[in-house]
Amino acid sequence: MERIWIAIGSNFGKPLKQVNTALSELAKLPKTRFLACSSYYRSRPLGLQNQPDFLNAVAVLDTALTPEILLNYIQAIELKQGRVRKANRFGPRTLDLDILLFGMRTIVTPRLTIPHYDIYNREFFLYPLKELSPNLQFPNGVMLSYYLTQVPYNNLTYWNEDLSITTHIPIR
Ligand code: A4P
Ligand code: MG
Repeated sequence: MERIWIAIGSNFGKPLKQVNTALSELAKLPKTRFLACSSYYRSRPLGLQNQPDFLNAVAVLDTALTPEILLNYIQAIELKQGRVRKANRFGPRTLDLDILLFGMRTIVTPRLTIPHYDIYNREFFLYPLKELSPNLQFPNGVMLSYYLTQVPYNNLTYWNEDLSITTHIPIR
């Protein structure tokens, strides 16, 4: 078994429902043990600004699947939940599942880049990771805590369905 971290993002078609459903699907993966999910976060859209905020979270699991087979499964979950791969990569999406880390492996193939190509720069990956694995060290040898000091906070808050309520997260 290897420990893996999967990022979950949604900003379209009832994000809370999308993410809850995705988690129950991840919990059913074969040869895999679901360990935990982070809090749900509300993040400002990266890329196209004229779109809703995202619900972002990270799940941690142990798996005996290979990276490619895991990717097949998570893409099937995305498709089942109505994901349409649009021309604009940074536009709204019902569900995006990205493999952030697969153990301490570094993988570069036509279908997979692991660690996720932008893991070091996105507050909505780093803060949930910190919640799950505060002492995490990346395959490049650098500590998660280092990147947390480098990346702007960018108004990340906890997700709340009621937009009039804002729950701030403790900074770093
Ligand atoms: N692929 C390569 N590496 C991986 C990996 N580690 N995990 C390939 C999963 N897939 C990986 O992905 C395109 C191809 O990437 C896949 O076929 C797979 O073989 P996709 O899910 O079809 O397309 P995408 O989601 O549009 O691309 P990607 O790279 O996930 O998009 P980004 O760059 O992550 O941007 N703003 C906020 N606040 N929160 C967000 O979650 N997400 C995006 C998506 C933009 N802005 C955002 C957020
Ligand atoms: Mg993706």
